Amino acid sequence: MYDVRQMLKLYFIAGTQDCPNPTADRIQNLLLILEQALQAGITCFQFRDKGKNSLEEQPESQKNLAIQCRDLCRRYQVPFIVDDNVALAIEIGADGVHVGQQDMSPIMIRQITNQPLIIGLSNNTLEDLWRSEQIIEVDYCGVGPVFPTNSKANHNPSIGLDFIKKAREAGIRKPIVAIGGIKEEHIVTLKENGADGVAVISAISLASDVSRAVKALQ
Ligand code: TZP
Ligand code: MG
Repeated sequence: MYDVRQMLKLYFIAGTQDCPNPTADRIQNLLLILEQALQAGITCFQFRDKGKNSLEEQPESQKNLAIQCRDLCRRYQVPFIVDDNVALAIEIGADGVHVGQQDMSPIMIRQITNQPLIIGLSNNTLEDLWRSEQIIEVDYCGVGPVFPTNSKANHNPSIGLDFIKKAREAGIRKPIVAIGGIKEEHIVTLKENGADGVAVISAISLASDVSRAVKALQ
């Protein structure tokens, strides 16, 4: 349905925890930011609602919000991916699911559902990437964090701008989306180094002008 390399070009990730707002509530703020980002041309959205200030402890509200995000993405024909929560992704008919090395394995995900989910897997080392390269169930590799970031608690060591170049030189062929602390000025280098696209949270969710931020990142 969706072309994976194409959808990785400008991949927006967010949950309520990423969308503080002194006046509107976080849920409405996330929906507003998402709609502005969709209008401005993001190529993928990942619902990643977790940790402090998220709806993690209110699964019904979280599911309702995920459904609203899914519907917004559908309206703009942009793939809707769910982070971690494979059961939620299946239940609400997401286009894909993104998992970490410690989450349900891509092989297991394919075993438990017939839905044609796009499966993304996070990678932090060349060893991770070599393993991902051999797993046919993995449709794309998240690679990062490129830089340290406040958007993810307890993240892995940062890998720097040149890591993806080394991975490509070493023979990694799968679609790659770079993630972690990425700003407008890093994008050309990351793409030259072999990334198919970039995934960002704060560069969009905390932008004073979402539309302008998305256009600059393009
Ligand atoms: N995984 C690795 S870094 C990261 C995730 C989810 C957070 C990226 O957020 P930001 O604000 O774009 O640095
Ligand atoms: Mg995870």
